[in-house]
Amino acid sequence: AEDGYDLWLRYRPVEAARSTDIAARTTGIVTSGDSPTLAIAVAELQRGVEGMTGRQIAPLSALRPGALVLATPRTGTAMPIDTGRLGDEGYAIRSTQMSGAPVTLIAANSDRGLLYGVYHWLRLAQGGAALDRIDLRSAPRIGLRLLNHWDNLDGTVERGYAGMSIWDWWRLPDYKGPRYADYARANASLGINGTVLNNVNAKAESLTPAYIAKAAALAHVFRPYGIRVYLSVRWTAPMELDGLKTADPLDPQVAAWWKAKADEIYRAIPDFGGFLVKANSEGQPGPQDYKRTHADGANMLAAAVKPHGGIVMWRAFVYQHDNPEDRAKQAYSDFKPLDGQFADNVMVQVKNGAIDFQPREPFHPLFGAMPRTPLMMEFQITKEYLGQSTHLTYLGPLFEEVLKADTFAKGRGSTVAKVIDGSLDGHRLTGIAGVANIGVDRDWSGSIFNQADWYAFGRMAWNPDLPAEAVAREWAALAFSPDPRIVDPVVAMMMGSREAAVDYMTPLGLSHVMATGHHYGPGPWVSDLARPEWNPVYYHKADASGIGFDRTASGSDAVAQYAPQVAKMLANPKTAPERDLLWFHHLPWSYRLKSGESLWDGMVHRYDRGVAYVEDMQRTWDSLRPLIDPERFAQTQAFLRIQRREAQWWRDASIAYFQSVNRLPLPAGSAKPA
Ligand code: GCW
Repeated sequence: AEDGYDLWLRYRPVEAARSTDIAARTTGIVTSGDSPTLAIAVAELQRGVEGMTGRQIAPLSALRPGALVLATPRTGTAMPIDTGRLGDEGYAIRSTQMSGAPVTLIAANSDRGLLYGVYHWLRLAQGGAALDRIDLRSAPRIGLRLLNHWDNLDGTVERGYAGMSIWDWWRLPDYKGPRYADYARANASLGINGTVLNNVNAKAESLTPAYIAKAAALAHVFRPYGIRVYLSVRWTAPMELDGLKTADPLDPQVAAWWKAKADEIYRAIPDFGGFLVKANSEGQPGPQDYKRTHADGANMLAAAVKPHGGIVMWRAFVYQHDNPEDRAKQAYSDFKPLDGQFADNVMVQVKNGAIDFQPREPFHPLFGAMPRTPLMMEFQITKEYLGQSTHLTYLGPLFEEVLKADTFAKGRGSTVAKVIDGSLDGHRLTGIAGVANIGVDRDWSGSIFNQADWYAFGRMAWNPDLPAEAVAREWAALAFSPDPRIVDPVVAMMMGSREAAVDYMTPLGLSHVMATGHHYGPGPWVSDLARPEWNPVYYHKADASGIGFDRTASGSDAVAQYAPQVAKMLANPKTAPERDLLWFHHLPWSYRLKSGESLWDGMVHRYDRGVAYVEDMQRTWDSLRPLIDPERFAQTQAFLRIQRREAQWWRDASIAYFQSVNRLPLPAGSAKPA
């Protein structure tokens, strides 16, 4: 059955001509060496080719025409490929001649590189590409490409919409179910090379010997796939686990506790990646509780893992309930002054925007503002604010928009991608994290289309310049079929889908108008929560005269946190991108948009447009019925129906609320509420 378990690694039978073509390029596999990683690469090729062609391919001891050759310089094979600049993880694939025989050579400097190359070749084979004249090289632009699981030790997943956690803590470490290897395969196929197992809202228990053993068991499964494990830690663990009187990072006993803990972890997991920390944010304890800085805290932990080659990822997602400063400014205010103070194995992990994974946010002002600190990107793959498991809202365009954004930190072209790939400021330690959308659902991600977000994160982490559309095309070809009658309409649906969610949820730069707590559905009217910065009215500031958050000099002046060119452009509503208008400006309802219509009419128009887009997706999907397997067709059809209803809910509720404030009529031609 097509229940989605196989993700993009389906290897379904291909048509006869294609099968012959693949068979001609896979008369056998030539390798040397016998590492577990290499064994996985070979097994994956065998599985893929058998699935697509029905033929079993055997390892060969000598070259033969049509062979697939996997080689590293270390194996001594004379290779017509220079692996010099491929690094540890890169690979090259070439249709070439070796000893007079036409072969396909996959070359790399390590078996991990070969594994990635094998997955690339399988992607080409499944995606319908020509296999007789391949000539490509690929190496990751970002060093650490990690998933962050917000998985709790009790099996629930914070902001998870795909069922319970796939980590079966209860039966670990003794029982390692088959799903772990499937998880590792899927990630390795994208080049994801690390995973933080537990929620950033961490429990101290994750550092007890019992849990370290469980993490070690997972690390053992993941290791040959090139995936390291990391743990989120709770700042007060030394107090909670061992009764220390303080968690002050400058207290020698505290530092000694963490050092001993790190030593203990590395004894169990020699290639342990390091720690992820959420401190002094949303009620989590942290160094500021002891009047120390984030740098004091990060550096103390960094010293503990440093002898083992570990790193610390310190999150910049901080805001305090007793801080009257605009929430969008607080992370920059806290962290910018610390630039240059972090140890060399610390990275600061920054969300893509300054508030919280909204359908659209301008890029976070910290990107480009901390040149002496390696900044890691944190994207959210799980769609907390974008329709959770049911709405079809492909995140590729969101990732692309942020990565391409120009910080102007060192003049034009200082994109966010260049900040995080280290090229702008010359950092060698580089990283990107995605908050996973994975759970025990049969399809892993809560819907077939949500798998595309996991896929896109992995592909764009490897190469942050990959266009979201190209990634969508790849995914659609793998998930369904390379048939253009499927790929073209599916990609068209996907590419506009996130903008449609922006339209029906938060048009023109609105943000954080979701219902309280679960963040599902509209709640722009909410104004009575104890913490002011949790109330939607804090963000939209709508009243009879206008709407929007003034972040210019006359308001919170958050614009001043950006480079001067950017700040100047954002400070003027005429030059700020219209898509971010109400993020930066409070404007009268009658303000003229570029289209000539009033702000209010333009808002209503966008709500309507978002709903209409979902209707278009429904029509497109319905037309694909003859081409898609019944199970996945039905799921998507049902989910689109939910999305249509809820887009209308968003539109109607938002318009009704804002009308209660501004008393304005609907523009002519706007749809009537359902
Ligand atoms: O997005 C918000 C979520 C919280 C989350 C927090 C964070 C893990 O609503 O559930 O907590 O951000 O990123 O720390």
